[in-house]
Order: sequence, then structure tokens, then C-alpha cells
Amino acid sequence: MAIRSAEVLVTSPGRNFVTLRLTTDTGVVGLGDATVNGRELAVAAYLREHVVPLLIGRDEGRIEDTWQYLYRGAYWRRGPITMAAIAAVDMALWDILAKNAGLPLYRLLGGASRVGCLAYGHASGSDFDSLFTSIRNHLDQGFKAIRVQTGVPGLGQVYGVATDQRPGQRYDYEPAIRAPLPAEEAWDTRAYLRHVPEVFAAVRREFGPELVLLHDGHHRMTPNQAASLGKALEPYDLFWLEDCTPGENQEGLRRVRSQTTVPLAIGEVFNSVYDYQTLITEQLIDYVRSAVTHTGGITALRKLMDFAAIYSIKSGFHGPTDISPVGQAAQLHLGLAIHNFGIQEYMKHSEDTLKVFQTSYTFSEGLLHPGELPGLGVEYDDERAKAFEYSPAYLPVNRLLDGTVHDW
Ligand code: CS2
Ligand code: MG
Repeated sequence: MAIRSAEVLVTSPGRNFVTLRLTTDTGVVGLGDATVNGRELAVAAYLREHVVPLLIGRDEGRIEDTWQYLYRGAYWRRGPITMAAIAAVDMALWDILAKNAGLPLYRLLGGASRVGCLAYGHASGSDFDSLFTSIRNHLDQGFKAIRVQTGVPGLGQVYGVATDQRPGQRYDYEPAIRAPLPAEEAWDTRAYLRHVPEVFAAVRREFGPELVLLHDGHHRMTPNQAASLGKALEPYDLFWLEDCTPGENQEGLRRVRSQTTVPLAIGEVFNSVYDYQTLITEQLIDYVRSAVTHTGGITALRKLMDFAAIYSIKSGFHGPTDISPVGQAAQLHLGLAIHNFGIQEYMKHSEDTLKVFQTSYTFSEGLLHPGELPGLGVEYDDERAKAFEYSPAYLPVNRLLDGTVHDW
């Protein structure tokens, strides 16, 4: 048995997605997500030009061997484009293996370790009123865990804060803006640091101690600033503070860790286990933020999570809408199976996205479940996909008030 065809599908139902579809000589289809937000065509070209020709005729059951062949065989290792391309192949091969076995993928990964995956949604607001409305909307939808982001007094649009919190309206920010150039946003870390503890004090006053709360610092702080924010947030019992500093400086997290007990999550921009080596062995973080899509697929992320388990570090896989429904399904199967699952980020995809990608995962009472269909449980509708043509989209750029480009 062998792979007969490999197709790279680019579609834009609400936002851009890159999908790899493998078909075996017996007609079994596997899907993989290769979306890298704002750089989609780079990974599409990597797949089309350099990976697809290597796949035709390969035994679709040799998942580990194919992973090593693409990773070691390329010589040039790691990097978001390479690892997203390998991830797409890996996901599609697991999808095929599970379909051939007639089982939902999580059963092949060891079976369910829990009834469902605790999910967190994104609440945000430019002020307290709109934030509270957004939190209530999430509670009404059944969320038990909520990420809280707000505008900062004196600054304009802040990344991660929805512009529309009308009651009943789904929070659907599309941060990658369709324009020839990225949007630019202003940033002031001191104003942010003054404001955030007030926000969490107000949220705890309004919603009480039970609600699980999270916050994303989006790489904007130095280690010392992050340590100070962590301390200031300790009274509000956060589930985690995410990306408090640019995580590629792994040693910087020592400073944060030594100063605060706030749980730390990092890694949505990482793409291999090596980005975590110091963070894991020195127990400088509590949660791994990688997505299956950006870390070389199920094969690689499962190994990473096993390594993390030795150090009591759990998963918190990256799940905004730029992870396609295929990538989200893959990480739900993995999350349901591994022992050290922590939480799963969940931003519902738009209706258009879900018309193209028909999913079988469910959300109920705050928990996500990958469903019981064989494989990943996602189908791709070619006819509908054709209606959504790709157009370039860029994530915004952050600048300090004096114009200096800043981390974001
Ligand atoms: C965010 C993302 O979900 C998150 O935690 O940091 O919205 C992230 O900015 C985007 O995925 C970038 O593509
Ligand atoms: Mg984040």
C-alpha cells in the first residue's frame, strides 16, 4: 500500500488555510494542516516543490520513518515553515492509519484519559463593561475557563481585543489583516503593567473565585517586567500567564520563575522540542503552548509531551482560528489521550470555515471532544473551498510610542 497522490489545498473561508491531502492507492484520504498565519504561501511552496514529489509511492503506514526522512533528510532543520510542512504530512498519515484501523485517532494514541478536554475561550473588551459582557457571553456558551484581554487606557486598538462585543455576537477577531502592508499598533508596557492587575481585580470581584482565568502577555515584557506582573497577579489565582517574555531566550524565564508563583505557559511560536529544552529540564514553565500544526505534527508533539510529563509540565495547545479545523482535531485526539493534558485553547471557526472543513468534534459543558469518526474526523469540501480565494493577510506590527518596533 502506498501514497498515490498528494495535493496542497489553499483556501480562504474567513481566513487563509493551507491543507495537505494524501490519498492512498486504496482510496483512503488523510488531511493535514500546514497553515502558518501570514506566511501561508511559503509553506504551500515548500510542500509542493520539495515534499509532494517525495511522498508519491511511499508506504503510508511508515509514519515515524517518513517524519525522520523529511526532518533529517532535508538537512536544514527546524523553523516554522519546515515544521508545519512535516506536521501536515504527519497528521495526514495518522488520519489514514486510524481510518484504515476504523478507529478515531485517540484510540490509536492510547485511548481516552478523560471524558473531554477542558477548553478556554477568548473574552476581551476595550473597557470593563464590554469585557464583562464578553465574559458573560462565554459563560452562556458553556465555557468554564476564559482568557481575559483588555484595551489599555491611552492606547488604541490592542492586539487580542475584539472590536465587537455585542451580546450574542461570537468573538471573531481576524488579526491577520487583508492589506498590502501590516497594520501598525501602538504599545506602552508601563501603561499595560499598571492596568492589568486592576482588570483581574475587577473580574474577580464581578465573577468570584471559581472561574478559571488566563492571560496572554504576547511576548511584550522583559523578564524583569514579567516577574513584576506575575507577582502583581498572584492574588487573582490565574490558571496561567502566557508568553510573558519572548521565549526564545529560555534563560530569561529563570528570572521570572524565581520571582513569582504565577503558572507560566509558553511556546506558540516554537517549532521543536529543542526550543523547550532548558524550560522543561529546569521546570521554568508549567504549560506547553505548541500546536500540532507548528511543531512537526502528532509524532513530534507526543514525544515533546512525554518529555514534559517527567517534569510535571502539561499541555495547553495553541488553538486560535489560524489553527485549521484539521489541526484542531489532531490536537484534540492527542489531548484526549495523553496523561499530562492541561487545557485546550478554543476559538470557534467562522461559519464559512466550517462549511469547507466539516468537523465532528463537539463542545459541551466547557469540554471539547474529538468525536468517534475513524481518523481525525474532518472532511474537506472542494466545491465550497473554491468559492474562497486566497488573498494575502498580515499580522499587525507593534511599535512603542516613540516608533520603535516592539515584540508583540
Ligand atoms: C494568540 C494568537 O491564541 C493566542 O494565544 O497569541 O492569537 C496568535 O497571536 C496568533 O495565532 C498568531 O497567528
Ligand atoms: Mg498567545
